[in-house]
Amino acid sequence: MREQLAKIREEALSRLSAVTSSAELEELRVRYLGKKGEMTAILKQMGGLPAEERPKMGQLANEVRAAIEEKLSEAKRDVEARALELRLRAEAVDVTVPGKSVKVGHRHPMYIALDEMKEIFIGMGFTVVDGPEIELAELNFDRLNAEEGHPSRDWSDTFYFDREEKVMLRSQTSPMQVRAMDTLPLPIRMVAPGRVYRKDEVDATHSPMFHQVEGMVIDKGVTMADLKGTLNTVVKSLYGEDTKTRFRPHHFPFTEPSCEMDVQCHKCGGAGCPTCKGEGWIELLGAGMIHPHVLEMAGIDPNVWSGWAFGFGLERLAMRRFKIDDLRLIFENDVRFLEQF
Ligand code: 2U9
Repeated sequence: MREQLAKIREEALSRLSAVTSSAELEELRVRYLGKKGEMTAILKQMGGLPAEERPKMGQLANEVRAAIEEKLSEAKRDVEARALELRLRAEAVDVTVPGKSVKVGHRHPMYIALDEMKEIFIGMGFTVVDGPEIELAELNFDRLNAEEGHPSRDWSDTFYFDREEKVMLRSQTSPMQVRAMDTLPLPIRMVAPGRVYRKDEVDATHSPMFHQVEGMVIDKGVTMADLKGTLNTVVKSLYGEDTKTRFRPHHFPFTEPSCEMDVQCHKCGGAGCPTCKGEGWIELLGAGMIHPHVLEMAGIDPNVWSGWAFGFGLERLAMRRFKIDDLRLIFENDVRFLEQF
């Protein structure tokens, strides 16, 4: 039995020294120390020994068991340390690899122009409002003095959703002023920027979708002088204090009287050049005093209240501001183009 124990000890210790995985380790533990293992088998034979031999053999068997147990935990530590080492090596991060640069975008040039415009109007006490692009023809046309038969209502100019021509993609942001008159308390100072739709072929100056900024003031005693004063203030904050403007008579169904506002060409100072097409003046926007009938249709008494309104195309403003010569560039969103602003 002494030899058997010595052999078990030698064999177990040498095998445990060569262990590389925890599965192997478990296999050896079961083989030597398990219920059906070699050490248990030895202990079972103890009963057959002479009484004086038993304590010595018992002590020896305990020593062998203790040696195997110690070696087992040592091997377990080694296996775990090796596994950790391998994992750390596999998951190592090379902190010297350069990081990926994050590209920061910026506002589209048209929205730069719009934000500037909003700031100016907000500074003068105007409210910025937003509204539906799918609109009732009643609000887009009827309530703006463009009744049945008006040329702008023609199906060849307007995107209607139905045969009855009652629902459409708005062709102007003016229905927002109608909604404002119907819902906001007087007096009103508001601007309505947004998309509008007309059946135009795409070219360097036309698009079936473009943006307008319209605005309106309704109060007691408002006159054409307020219109001119306010719009001159806006234009001066956009183009500088020395900017000269002029107002020409025009016609819109929703305003009476109506006008267009020109700004003196900043390039030639009015002498005439390619920028202003030899005119000396550049057309900026349309405006006018709100037609008394338009006020009446909204239940506002034109004998008590009066107002003025204006409208301009946002793309045209941005194109002039950033010297962009083709409208299509505004919509194509080519990053090489947009990066320049
Ligand atoms: C209400 C009353 C009056 C809005 C106005 C214009 C003049 C105008 C166009 C110019 C070119 C826009 O980009 S464009 O197509 N607009 O000239 N718009 S006054 O007048 C209103 C609107 C609503 C209730």
